Formats: sequence, structure tokens, C-alpha cells
Amino acid sequence: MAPIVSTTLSPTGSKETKTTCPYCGVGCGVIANVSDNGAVTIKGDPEHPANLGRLCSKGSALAETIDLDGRVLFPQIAGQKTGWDEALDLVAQTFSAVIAEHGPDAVAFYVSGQLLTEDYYVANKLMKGFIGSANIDTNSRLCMSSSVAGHRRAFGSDTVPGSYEDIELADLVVLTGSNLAWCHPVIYQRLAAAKAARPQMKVVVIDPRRTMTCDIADLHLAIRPDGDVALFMGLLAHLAASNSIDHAFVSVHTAGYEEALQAAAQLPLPDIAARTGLSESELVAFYRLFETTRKVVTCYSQGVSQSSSGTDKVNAILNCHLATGRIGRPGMGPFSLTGQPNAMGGREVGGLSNMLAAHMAIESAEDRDRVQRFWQSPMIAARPGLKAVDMFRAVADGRVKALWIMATNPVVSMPDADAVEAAIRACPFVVVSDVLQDTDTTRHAHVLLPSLGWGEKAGTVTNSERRISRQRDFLDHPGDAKADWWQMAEVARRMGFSGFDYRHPSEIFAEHAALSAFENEGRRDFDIGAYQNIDERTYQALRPFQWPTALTKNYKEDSKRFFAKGDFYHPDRKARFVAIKAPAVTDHTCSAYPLTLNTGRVRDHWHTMTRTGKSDRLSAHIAEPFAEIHPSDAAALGIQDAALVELASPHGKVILRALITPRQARGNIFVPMHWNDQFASRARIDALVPPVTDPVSGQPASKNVPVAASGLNGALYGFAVTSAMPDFRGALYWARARAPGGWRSEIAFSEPVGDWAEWCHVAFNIPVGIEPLGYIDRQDGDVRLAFFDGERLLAAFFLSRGPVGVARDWAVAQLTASHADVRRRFGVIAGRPGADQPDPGATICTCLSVGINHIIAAIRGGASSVEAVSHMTNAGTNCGSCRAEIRGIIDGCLATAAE
Ligand SMILES: Nc1nc2c(c(=O)[nH]1)N[C@H]1C(S)=C(S)[C@@H](COP(=O)(O)OP(=O)(O)OC[C@H]3O[C@@H](n4cnc5c(=O)[nH]c(N)nc54)[C@H](O)[C@@H]3O)O[C@H]1N2
Ligand SMILES: Nc1nc2c(c(=O)[nH]1)N[C@H]1C(S)=C(S)[C@@H](COP(=O)(O)OP(=O)(O)OC[C@H]3O[C@@H](n4cnc5c(=O)[nH]c(N)nc54)[C@H](O)[C@@H]3O)O[C@H]1N2
Ligand code: SF4
Ligand SMILES: [Mo]
Repeated sequence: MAPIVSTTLSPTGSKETKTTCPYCGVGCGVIANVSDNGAVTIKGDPEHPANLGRLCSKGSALAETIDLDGRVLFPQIAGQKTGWDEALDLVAQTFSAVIAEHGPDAVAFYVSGQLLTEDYYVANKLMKGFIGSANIDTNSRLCMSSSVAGHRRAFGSDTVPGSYEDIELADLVVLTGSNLAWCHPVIYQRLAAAKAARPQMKVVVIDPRRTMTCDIADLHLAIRPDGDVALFMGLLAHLAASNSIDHAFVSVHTAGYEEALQAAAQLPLPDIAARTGLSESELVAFYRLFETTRKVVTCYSQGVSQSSSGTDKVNAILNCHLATGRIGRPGMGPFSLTGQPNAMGGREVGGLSNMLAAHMAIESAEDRDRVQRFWQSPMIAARPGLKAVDMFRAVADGRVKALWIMATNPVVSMPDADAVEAAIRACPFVVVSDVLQDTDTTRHAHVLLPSLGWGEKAGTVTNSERRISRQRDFLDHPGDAKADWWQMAEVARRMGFSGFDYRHPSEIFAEHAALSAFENEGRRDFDIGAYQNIDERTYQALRPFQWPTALTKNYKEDSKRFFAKGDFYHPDRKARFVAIKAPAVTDHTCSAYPLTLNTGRVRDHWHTMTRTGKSDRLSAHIAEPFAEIHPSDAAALGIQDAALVELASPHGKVILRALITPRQARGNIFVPMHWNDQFASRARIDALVPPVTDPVSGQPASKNVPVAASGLNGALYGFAVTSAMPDFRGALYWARARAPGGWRSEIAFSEPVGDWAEWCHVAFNIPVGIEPLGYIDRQDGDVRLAFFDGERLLAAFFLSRGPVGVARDWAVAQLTASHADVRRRFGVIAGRPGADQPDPGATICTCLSVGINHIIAAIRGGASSVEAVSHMTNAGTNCGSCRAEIRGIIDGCLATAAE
């Protein structure tokens, strides 16, 4: 077979590189096209098996997030630019000195599922094999460690048994704790297409909120937070009572069924109804559907894992699939959706502090010995290291004295984020490797190391279905930025360790592949030994492949899924049922923190916004941090829609915009995890989340947090569009987002400032001498000021006593419009378009910038399906991520019309 060349010249002479999207665990193939003038365009790779050409809004906007704005380009020590030698020597010397004085457990690495496999492999090897501690943990602890723990308990290995095509082949897809439409959009698109082709296929969504994913659901179970264990225990009991158990599979391939069933049968239906908040008829409807459908896939994500009962939730689900033998067969099986692009690769290299490497166990002396011999390392960590929450506790109390943080932003994403920030600030030596100069974490670095970002770095990632794909570089390396693996290998060498002389990531990949096969003999699921002799040229051309790989000894077509015929990885090759106890139901409704905070994601932002926050298109969908509140809770608290709300827990406080919606369950509040201190005054939601973890996995419970809410009464509300980045020091609240031509910001003040024009000059960086157009009404508190430089709008500022009534997207468009006509300048002050200028309304379709008002106009003009709206407005015709929202708008309009 001729090698596949990954970078080719397109017919127009531009350079095309096949690579992989750096966002979610779907792992879509991307083709990056660099034209002669350096412009980059992105499209889906039609040949990549994960997406077959599809992309979501984030993937489509990748070209907008690769500019050098805000990048860290040179190593820095104490904020001063320095050379690599000085920086690396300092890191190596300090780590060595701390280890010499206090032992290897006094240092720690906190790394990330966004590292490439090669980076991750080197980090793990350095810490566990050479430093001799297992104090390396990763943000995957916050992400899928409960899945890992659940898999290991049931299967004896951390194995995801199925593939994406099983989701398409199933007759029933259960999505629990997953907002697939927004978080794994291309799998959602594949599922929606399969359901459209086979309308008899059923989808059940289990989520306390009615999310966009419910758009294709036949049944939505608005479960009480953490009701999942009881729900799936009840399902197991129901399956037994209805004679649906696959006794042949259970008796030959599993152990512990009777005990698990006995435990499950403890819960009568009314008790399950109380624990889940679901009616008995809803429960029975779901149980009957599961009972009567053979081909079932249960997908689960953070609503399952990020819980104090996360591991039990996973095993409660696995119990039901094992009991019915619905595992490892086409269209059947449990499916843990991994979040980050290389969450699965991290599991392969053993990046968690309680794993070893290549799916070997740190608890096993035999495995430790095997890995040490393979690495020819002076030592090997003797016991599991600190898990993320405990690691930052150890940083706080001084047990960890030198910390290296790589490709993660813990000051925003860790629970008890303010305490984590204080711990990092107090740590004697902090190294941060990042791509950005200013993040909430980099500001505390003693040594800041510039890393290569997506498009610059090269390596591999593994997606949710165990498919390994290349990330390839197609951009020049900016400044002095270097690959993360290189940084660690250099430090290892400078600490005096051998075994780190890699010249190219292909050499690391080959070593990783060799370790996976080393003394394996079929005892470990992860075996990509077929690639252990891969050379640089073949690595460059490597096509996406799934493991177990077709090149492995004894591979047969049915080996592409795991466990259809048992062969689990416990020593007796049997799976284990886990006898689960339903968690105690806690009631905090009468406490000082009577509401339940649930946190998660929005469609167009990624994590702590360091990348998606750069794109004005992605920022247009939701431009401000918000709290979703049920209308009756809002009424009881006296909180009006679009007012500001303060949320508090014993750990911290935030201020957010109230979004009142019946999609939210009563008593619950949902807040996105994304906003950081760069984009909002006080919206880091993890400041409120306590460091409570699952007892088995150590994963934080980020979705069920007791909080109190109160309206911020008496505030003055403002909105601004500015060409320069605004600085709102002193305001009660602010949130800023990129917009075409500048920034859009929401602001609030507790009291008027002395001179609003003067305040605008400073906050918006308006050159001296430019006088505002507009007025200040001291009686009403209304302020409208606009600053022009010739025909260009520099800034417009609107303020009123209540939420300010400005047509936001129209105002944003004024930044790039010509104001040569003086009458248009007065229009800006009015804050709304004249009759001749349509207001697009809030952006729904990010790719093609279509606003809600255009969509409503199309519906009023007779479009009653998503296809018809798309035809008339173009909305939803690129990546399709907004199609669920378009359907929601159609339903809303039709319902209003029918009233
Ligand atoms: N747009 C976007 N996509 C992403 C990411 C991103 O930042 N932005 N991040 C990626 C990463 S790393 C991850 S881990 C994944 C996460 O993907 P998901 O897990 O799908 O996303 P979340 O929004 O965190 O949570 C999913 C849902 O769990 C629900 N939930 C909360 N509590 C419970 C409960 O007790 N039971 C049940 N059944 N459900 C509950 C929430 O209401 C929420 O809708 O997304 C990946 N994809
Ligand atoms: N309340 C709450 N908290 C949560 C969650 C939740 O649902 N609710 N979800 C949790 C989950 S599932 C996750 S995965 C985490 C995610 O949380 P984080 O990992 O903190 O999120 P990111 O913003 O992706 O951080 C990545 C950092 O790496 C930098 N970076 C990007 N590319 C590179 C690179 O190639 N090399 C290096 N060295 N740096 C790079 C980015 O600039 C950024 O600073 O948050 C967790 N926290
Ligand atoms: S679904 Fe979207 S974010 Fe996830 S890998 Fe594909 S394009 Fe990237
Ligand atoms: Mo995640």
C-alpha cells in the first residue's frame, strides 16, 4: 500500500493538511487549508470515520482561534523574558533540590486530557518511573475518572466496549447526564440522522434540565439531581422481574449477579419515584422500553461522572447491560462519552495518579516491575499518588512544594477554585506550560513556558471510540514556543535521567506502542504493538485507526468490539456486578443554601474560554455568563428576567444574568462552567463548588451544589460596544465578549459615577479630544453616549435603571458600519435600528450569522420545518449545530400562534 501523504497541494496551489479537531472527544477529522497568503480555512475531513466530513460550530470556527493575539511566545521567569536554557535549568534544579530535601512526593504534575498522547506519555514516564512518585494527576480526574473506576470494577480494565456506529445501529439510545447536542454535536448529528432514517428508533434523555438534546427525545426524564443510581437499580430489578435476564451470559461470563439484584430489589417503586422525582408511570415507561428493546446503547457523560455517587452510577448502568448480555454487539452496550480530545489517550498512557501505563495497574507489583524493566528506570512509584482535589490540598498545606501545571486552567476549573488559587499563589515554585500569556492560572507562574498550540504541535489523540488519529502541524512555530513533550524531556535530561532522548514524537509513539504489547499475551485490552516499529515517515502518513487494531495477532472482524463473548480482564476473565446501595437523599431546601446548583457547558464555548473566547462568532451565541432559573423560583426570590442575580455557597460568590426558563427544574439553577476572570468580573462558578468527591474515583461532584440566590436590586444596568478592549474596574458587574470590530459588554453599577463621559474615556480608552454625542438624564438615570472617530464608531454606552433595552446585535453591527451619514450617529444613541435597518436579533446560527428575528420572519412567512427555515435563511446549513434551537423557535412560534 502506498503511504498516504498527509499534506498535499490542492488544485488551487494551497497546502492541505489532514488533522484532528482539538476540542471534544468525538475526535473529528479536519482538513486545514493554508493559502499562499497564509490564510487558514477549515473543513471536515470526509474520509475520517468519526465525522465523515461533518463539523460542529466550534470545529468550523477553528481558524478564528489560531491567531497570535495573547499568546505566550517566550519563556519567562518571574514575569521576565528569558531563554529556554535558563528556564529549563531552573525547573530541573528546583525539582531536583525539592526531591533531594523532601522526597519525590513533595513535587507534583497537574496535566490535561488536552495533551497529545506523546506529551502525556513523557509526563507519566518522568514522574512515575524517574522521579519515583505517582503525584501526577490530570483534569481528567474532573472529567471521566468515575467512568474509569466503574469500568475497572466491572470489567477489570478501563475499556469502552463499543463504537459510534453502535449508536446509529441501536433501536433505543439512552442519553443520561449528557447534553449530546451541545457537547458531542457530531455524534448528535449522526444519531439524529439515524433516527430520521429509522423513525422507529427511540431516544430517551435523562437530565434534570430540558436541554437541546431533548429535541430528538421520545421521552425526557427530568430526574432529580443524583437520582441515577436509584433509577438504574430499579431497572435491574425490573429486568429480573420481567424475565429479561440473559442467564447464559450471566452465568458463564459474570460474577456477583445475585448480590447486585438483591441490593437493587431493596428499593420499591414508590421509593425510586421519590428518589428520582419521576412518576411511577414515567419509570415504568422507561423500564418497559429498555426491557422490550434488545439493541440498547446507554451513553453517559458528566451528569453521571461528576457526582459523589458517580462510580456507583456507572456500575448501576453497567449492571443492566451485563444482566441482559447487551454488550459488545452491534447496536448494544454502555458508552462513556469522553470529553476532551485526548481523554482516552490519557487513559492509555495511565495519566491518572492511580494508574500505571498502557492499562497496567499501579497496585500490581508485577505490573510495576514490568513497566520499570521496560523503561529501564531507576525506580517506579510504589503506590498511587494524589488525586486532583487532594493534590491541591497538599499544595495548600505545603506538602507539595514544586508544581508543574500543563494545558489546564485549575484556577477556573477546579472545585473550590478560590482556595485552589490561594494554594497555587502560596506554592514556593509553580511552573505553567500554556499557550496564552494571561490566564487565571498563568498569572501565578514563577516559570511560564510557551507551548505549541493546535496547528503547530504534532502527535496523536484517541477519541471516545478508541480511534487513534494524528494531530498534524501546518503552522509555523511562533516565537520560541516548544512542544510540551520536548519541555519535559529536556527537564528530565537536566535532572540527570536517561531515556528521554526523543527527536520526534514518532519515537515516543513507537515506545508507547511497544510498552502496550510488552509481555501482554492478551492479558491487557490495550495493545497497539503493531506500531512499535513505526518510523517517522509512516507516522506522518498514519491514518486514523481503532484499537484493537486489525494488525494485532488473532484479530477477527468481531474483535472490533469488546466483551460479546465475555473475556473480561479480571483474572478469572469474568465481569463483576457491583451490589450498590442507593445514596442517602439529602435535603438542603430548609438550609441557608436551599437551591441546587448544576454546572456544565454551552454550545459554542470550550471550557475556560481561552480559545473560543477569541472568536466573535462563537461569542455571539451566548455573550454573557448566566444562571438558568425556573420561573416559580425566580418569582419567589423576586428576580426578574435579565436582572442580575448573586449566587453564594459557603465557598464563594458569583454574579450572573438571570435567565428565567421552564426548561430548568424547580429548585435547580444551571450555570455554565466557562467564564473566567478575563471575560467577567465574578463568574468563575467553581468558586462555589465544594471539594466534595466520589469516594471511589475521587472525581468532584460539580453538578449538585447547595447554593443561595438573591436578586441584585437597585443596580444601574449598562451595555457597551467598543472598538478597544474595555476595562471596567470599579463596576459592580461586567462581562465582555469579542464582537466583530471590537467588544460587546454588559455592565452594572451599584450607584452612578460622577462623570459618565469621563468614565467612558478611561474605560473604553477613548483618545482625549473626542467628545461624545448623546445625553445623560440625571432624573431617570438614563445615559446614552457614543464616541465617533470620523465615520467610525469607537464606543457606544447605554445605561438605565433596569435591564437596558438596546438591540444588542444591531448595536454590535454599528462597530463595523459606516457612520458618514450623521443621522445614523443619532440612531446609535437611540439604541435600536431605524425602520430601514432590520435588527437580526440574538445570533442563532453562528456559522452564517443568522439572528432569531430572521428565523421568526421566515416562520411567519410560512416555513414550518427546520429544512424550510434553512432554505429561506441559510441558518443551519453549515455545521447544523443550531438546528435543535431552530426547531425550538418554530415550536415556540407555532404554540404562540395557536393560543
Ligand atoms: N460546547 C462544548 N462541548 C464540550 C465541552 C465544552 O466545554 N463545550 N467540553 C468537553 C468535555 S471536556 C466534556 S467532559 C464533555 C461534557 O459533556 P456533557 O456531560 O454532555 O456536558 P455537561 O453540560 O457538563 O453535563 C451534561 C448534563 O448533565 C446534566 N446533569 C446534571 N446533574 C445530573 C444528574 O444528577 N443526573 C443526570 N442524569 N444528569 C445530570 C446537566 O443538566 C447537563 O445537561 O463535553 C465536551 N464537549
Ligand atoms: N463546575 C464545573 N467545573 C468543571 C466542569 C464542570 O462541568 N463543572 N468540568 C470539568 C471537566 S469535565 C474538565 S475536562 C475541566 C476542563 O478544565 P480546564 O482543563 O481547566 O480547561 P481549559 O480551558 O481547556 O484549559 C486548558 C488550558 O491549556 C491551554 N492550552 C491549550 N492548548 C495547549 C497546549 O497545546 N499545550 C499547553 N501546555 N497548554 C495548552 C489553554 O490556554 C488553557 O489555559 O473542567 C472541569 N471543571
Ligand atoms: S464535534 Fe465539534 S468540537 Fe467535537 S471534535 Fe467534532 S468538530 Fe470538534
Ligand atoms: Mo471534561
